[in-house]
Amino acid sequence: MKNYQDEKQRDLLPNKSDGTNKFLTTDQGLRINDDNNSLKAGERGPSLLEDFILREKITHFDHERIPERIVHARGSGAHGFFEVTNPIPELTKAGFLQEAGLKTPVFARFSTVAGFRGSTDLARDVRGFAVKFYTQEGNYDLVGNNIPIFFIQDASKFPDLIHAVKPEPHNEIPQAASAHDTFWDFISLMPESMHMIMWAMSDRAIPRSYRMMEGFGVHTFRLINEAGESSFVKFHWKPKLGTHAVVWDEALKISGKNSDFHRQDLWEAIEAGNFPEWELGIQIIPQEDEHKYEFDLLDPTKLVPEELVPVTIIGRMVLNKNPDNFFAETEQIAFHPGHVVPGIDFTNDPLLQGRLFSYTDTQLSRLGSPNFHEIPINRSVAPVHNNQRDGHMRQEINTGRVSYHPNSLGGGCPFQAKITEGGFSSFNERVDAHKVRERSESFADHFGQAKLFFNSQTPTEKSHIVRALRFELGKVETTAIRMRMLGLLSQVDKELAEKVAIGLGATVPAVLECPINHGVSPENEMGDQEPKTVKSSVESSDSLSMIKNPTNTPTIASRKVAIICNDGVSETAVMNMKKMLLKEGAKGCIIAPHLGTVTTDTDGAIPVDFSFITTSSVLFDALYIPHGENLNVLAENDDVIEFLTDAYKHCKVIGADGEATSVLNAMPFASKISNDDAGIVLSSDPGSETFAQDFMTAMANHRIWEREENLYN
Ligand code: HDD
Repeated sequence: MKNYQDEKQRDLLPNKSDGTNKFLTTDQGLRINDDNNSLKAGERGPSLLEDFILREKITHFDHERIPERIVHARGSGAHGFFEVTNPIPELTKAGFLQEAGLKTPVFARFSTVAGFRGSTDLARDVRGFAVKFYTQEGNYDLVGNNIPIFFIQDASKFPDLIHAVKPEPHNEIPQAASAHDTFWDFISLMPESMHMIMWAMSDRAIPRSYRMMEGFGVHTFRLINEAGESSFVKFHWKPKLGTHAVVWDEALKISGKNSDFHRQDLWEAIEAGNFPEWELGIQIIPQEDEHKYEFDLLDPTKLVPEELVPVTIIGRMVLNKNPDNFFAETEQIAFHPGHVVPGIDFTNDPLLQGRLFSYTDTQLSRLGSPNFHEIPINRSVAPVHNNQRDGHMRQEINTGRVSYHPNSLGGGCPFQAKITEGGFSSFNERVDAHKVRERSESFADHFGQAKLFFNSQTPTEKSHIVRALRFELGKVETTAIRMRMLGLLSQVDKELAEKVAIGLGATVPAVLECPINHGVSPENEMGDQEPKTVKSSVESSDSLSMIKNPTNTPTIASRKVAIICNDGVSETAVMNMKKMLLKEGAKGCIIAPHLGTVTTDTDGAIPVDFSFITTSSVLFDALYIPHGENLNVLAENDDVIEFLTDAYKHCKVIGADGEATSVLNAMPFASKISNDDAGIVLSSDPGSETFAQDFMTAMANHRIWEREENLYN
């Protein structure tokens, strides 16, 4: 099979333009002589309608915006490749999964769900994780999220869910936030969302970076092999850098300091050559095991615990090229779970079935034409021949007189492909049933896996969930909604509900008050399908926790350290730390009271990256104060106090050597620092490599979560 070496293939596509050394022209190619003045009757006179150049320019400008995505409007993407490491021909005939080393170009787009296109990256929200594989058999889209399950079981509730979470319609407030009445009103009446709520209230919803998120295909899909045999499959992306989050207070502050935080992080990592990488894993469930588990594989509110079905790694994805143009690529890319290739097929998951309708429909409204597949970023590298014709903005010039099948005038072309020639044919599933609007009894467990998720969390993670719920429900104004939520939470975990209740100044209701039950038809209202709890056969799963997550191996690669300096700083200390960080793939940035340079103790000058006013502790992973002169000035500087206090509060590693420890001792939190705090790295041997090494070792574990016991207890 031919190897499509990443982006080169796609660079051959037409429509790339770069204006360097070219004349300015109109859209018709006419060279423009004056782009600064409109055509007027006299230099102080009225503008003339005749000015076709002005009219063309302004008309184009007036139409520059297209409707943003109704969900996942805010996002960021990159090009790269997918490489097979462990081919699976026994499971699927998909060409791009057949040979070790085979590379397929991809474009990945990460997103938040609820916010508008200009909203903050750090909202508490699910993250979209969508990958388009440009395979030789056509485009394959894996359109997933960073959470392996979903809020609802049936696509018919999706518009309701999104209406509830979006800004409230009367005043369009709040932006990119679930902490408001309509969202929790809906959730409090939808017990099936409780598993997802546990994830959304966990730190999964505030990732440190797109590069540090897992991704999931969510639904159970099918793999089909050459013999036409089907296996059920769940897709997993496992990040090379581990799965990490920020803390909520930090997220709120980042939103103010740099609302492009994730976007910029992805862009800068790729520009710096720190190419983000994920392994693609699959969980395979043989066809005959369809009914083996205590949950239904078709229910998108359930995951398959890795303890029951381990994840097998089959390949890796590397993102190695930023888009040339955000609008042309990231904004215009059109994903669709229905873009599949032979060897990959759907199940009857009712959420997936609804999605199969929605995505083409949304592209029609967003991109404005059924020809959206002709936009360069959406074009298949496999040749496209069919009898679809015309429509807005058609690019293809179809030659000949035949646009129908069957035909004889065109020699019968284009002709259908036999299955052996790569023709797609759907899995031959037998369906023999009554037409009903009902939900399967096997979907009725709404709490079993919510409990599994909660029980799998470390005490730190549990306390983050409690605090998130106190925040979210604390913003809800309607008491009855809060009370219904406390009732539902008590079904997941009594202690969780009680802790949240303390924050709300309420008590957990004794009776579950949740009148809506979607499993029944109207004739049978409040019938036999009460939401129930099926005990999970797995009690706790490390892969569900971010802190215990098996994807995490200690590393500081691509992390950022703030080096707080003032004139008189030790040059050796700064340069040593910067050098050591660089060796491990991390970056030290000089932060000082002013831009320009700081003079060093040896009369050298070190360029300053940021002044206190242009940055903030929340934009860094760790903080270092080198020794030097003028430390007392730093200790009294309000900006430094804020920098250090935030770093301490957000459980970051703080290093100080020599007399620089005096700055730490002057901080308001100094009395709280525990002797066992592994994140306070001090040295009496200023600027030594051992000190830098100790600092980096502490940093490699992301955060010092134990510190929170000091902070919040
Ligand atoms: Fe969706 C976009 C993921 C349920 C309807 N969805 C969209 C994107 C992602 C997902 C990652 C952004 C793609 C991009 O970057 O352009 N959606 C999911 C997942 C779901 C899910 C993982 C549940 C498992 N979605 C879902 C349902 C429906 C939709 C049930 C409708 C019935 N989703 C859409 C959409 C979007 C979309 C309205 C908006 C923009 C777009 O499609 O291209 O059609």
